[in-house]
Amino acid sequence: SIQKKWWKEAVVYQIYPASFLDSNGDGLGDVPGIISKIPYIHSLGVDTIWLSPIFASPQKDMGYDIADYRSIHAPYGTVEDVQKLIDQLHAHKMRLLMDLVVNHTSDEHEWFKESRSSKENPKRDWYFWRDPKIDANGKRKEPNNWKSIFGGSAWHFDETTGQYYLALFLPSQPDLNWTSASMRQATYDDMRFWLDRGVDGFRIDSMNLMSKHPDLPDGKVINDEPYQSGAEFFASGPKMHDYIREMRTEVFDKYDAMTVGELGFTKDEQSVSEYIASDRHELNMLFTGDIVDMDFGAEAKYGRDDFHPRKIRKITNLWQTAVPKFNGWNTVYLDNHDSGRSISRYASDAPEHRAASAKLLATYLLTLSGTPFLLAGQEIGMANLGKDYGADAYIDVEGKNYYNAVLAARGGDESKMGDVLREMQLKARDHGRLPMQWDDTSNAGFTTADAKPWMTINKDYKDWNVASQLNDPDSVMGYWKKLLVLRKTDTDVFVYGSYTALEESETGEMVLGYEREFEGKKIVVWLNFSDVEQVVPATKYESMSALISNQEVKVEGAKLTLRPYGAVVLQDGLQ
Ligand code: TEU
Repeated sequence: SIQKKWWKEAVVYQIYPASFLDSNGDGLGDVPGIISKIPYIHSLGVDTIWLSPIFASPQKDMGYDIADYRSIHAPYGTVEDVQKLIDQLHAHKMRLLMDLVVNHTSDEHEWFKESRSSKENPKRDWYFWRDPKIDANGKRKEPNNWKSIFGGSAWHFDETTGQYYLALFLPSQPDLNWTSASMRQATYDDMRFWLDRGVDGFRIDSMNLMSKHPDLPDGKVINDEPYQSGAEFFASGPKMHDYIREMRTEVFDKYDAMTVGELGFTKDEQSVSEYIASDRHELNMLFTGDIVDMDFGAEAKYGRDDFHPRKIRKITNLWQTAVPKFNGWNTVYLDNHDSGRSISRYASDAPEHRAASAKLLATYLLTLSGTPFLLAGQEIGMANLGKDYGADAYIDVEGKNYYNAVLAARGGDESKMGDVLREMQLKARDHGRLPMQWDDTSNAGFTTADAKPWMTINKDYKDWNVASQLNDPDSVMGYWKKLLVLRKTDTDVFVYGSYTALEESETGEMVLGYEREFEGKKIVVWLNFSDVEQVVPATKYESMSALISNQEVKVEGAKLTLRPYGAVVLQDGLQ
């Protein structure tokens, strides 16, 4: 039987601090803005906030490049503001997760400044420094062929000491060397700094990149490009689990802290189980990237691969079935700040389907086993920027780097960039970072009317905003609230119930269906991931009644008709 834990019953609301609410008219969201909205967030029925990084940072990667983990990026506020946030959340019986970015730091972090200053510096080995290789022409060359996740080589030459340092993301995000015990201890001190102030846990960024193969070997060559992924040598390396166990005993266990690890590049069941199987005592749960990558190309994010409901069926069935087998726990999520909004990619943001789609995805998130994470704005059906926005609407470094690389390869001809723009319109990280749409006043109530928001505000805000849905039980927000009440009321079946997939032969290829059950209480869920009506057999469920749905529910002749993007939940034994 499953052990009950607070973090299994939690529902987490991710806030991207720059984009939530600007309290002082500088066009950038801030901590006081978040504090002022605690009653709103609480009223939704979620109980935990995950805050993307708010620490001192030159903001080359929107705060995922931290210069000092113990102070706050001044435009966001102060440590005192964060203390107030923590205290007020706790007063509402809510919790706070912070982003722990310790695979790398900013190059402006004191540690890196010291490390780069000389080969003899005690912090030299806190980062990866290697001598150049020499190519056939006697020219300096990178120590290996690894490609940065944001493009180009992952190695950068530093004149001061004539060596290269490793940076898997931006050149200004040097990778920390976790083999250094003193570096690890300093990092644990930083974690305790926040846990001592009452933070309830961490989302651990790029977690499985912390252990690399000790020899840093060349990545497998799969094309004629100068740099190759190399992920097989920098993801889930040999010491990964030692580091996690050390973090647990040194830090997390002392605070009952919740941990959710971001796991890139590692997707197979066996490796995943090693992080979250309960008998290993490592992490509480993970983000495996597969659910946000369903329309990524095989080799590149912006390659084309259409979403098909079969993909969500496969991934959902895989983890819903695998995780209980090793007695673990996991997250359920569809959105974060690193991609386009799921409504625009996996369902539909067309006006006639948008509300139904938002409710369909909410039903998915809140009826599965695992801790649900939603991204602020999801509760009102916020969507991607539309097709009429040009390349200049996108300002995030990942998408821009990609766009500019392709543009250069195409001779700088903007008229040849249609295909790339189309992919960016679906997947660019900017969409997950759009300013929150609070009301229909200018700047969507995100900042003052005369301020210049730090990034594009989606012009659909006049129709899609918090104010217009707040008191409407039939709105997307109203639906989220109802579902959240159900999940909190019938925790046993919603959170701890078993999962049984309905086969594709029972539902058709466009519909995802499953049952959840706990000691005679049962729900059955059908989700139509298509824009046409679907009919599913319901003979087995004739005695059950509707619990929640985004459409009218009628079981006729033992058949159930699902509207386009229809979601139906039937119940038995829930009162
Ligand atoms: O992302 C880790 C990661 O692997 C990214 O490459 C992600 O897959 C990509 O952004 C998808 O487009 C984390 C953070 O979530 C991201 O915002 C940071 O930029 C990155 O780490 C570096 O800290």
